[in-house]
Amino acid sequence: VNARNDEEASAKAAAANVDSGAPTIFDKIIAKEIPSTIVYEDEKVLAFRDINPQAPVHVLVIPKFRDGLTQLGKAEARHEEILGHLLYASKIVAEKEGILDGFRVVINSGPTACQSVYHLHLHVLGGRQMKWPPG
Ligand code: IU
Repeated sequence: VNARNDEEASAKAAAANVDSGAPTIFDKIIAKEIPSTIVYEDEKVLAFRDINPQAPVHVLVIPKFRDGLTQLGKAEARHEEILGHLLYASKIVAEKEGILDGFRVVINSGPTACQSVYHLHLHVLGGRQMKWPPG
C-alpha cells in the first residue's frame, strides 16, 4: 500500500510539473552557484552526482546550453550533435566510475515518464545489479 501511495504521489507531482521553459536549478549548478560533485566536464556538457542516488553510481549528464532541449521530446534536427555528445559523455562517465561492465542510461521525457527538471539530462546508473523492466 505504501509503495502504491508513493507511486501515486510521485505521479501526481510529476503531472503538476509542466515544461514551462523557465530556467531550472541545473542552470545554477552549471554556473556553480549551487555546489555539485562534478564527475566530468567539457565545453559542452557537465556530469555531476545526483542528490538522490538510485544506485551506488548515479550521475546526471546535461548540456551546458539548453537551447530548447527542456526534454528529449522537444529535440530537433539541430540537436543531433549535442545528443550524440551527451551519449558519448555518458560512456566516459561510466568508464571513470568503473562500471563499464554494466550500466544503464535513462532519459525521462515528460510528466508521464516522471521528468521533474526541464533541462534535458541523462541518468547514468550502475554499481549494482540492475533489474528489468524499470518502473
Ligand atoms: P528526472 O528524470 O527529471 O526525474 O530527474 C531529475 C533528477 O535530478 C532526480 O534524480 C533528482 O534527484 C536530481 N536532482 C539533483 O541531482 N539535484 C537537484 O538539485 C535537483 C534534482 I531539484
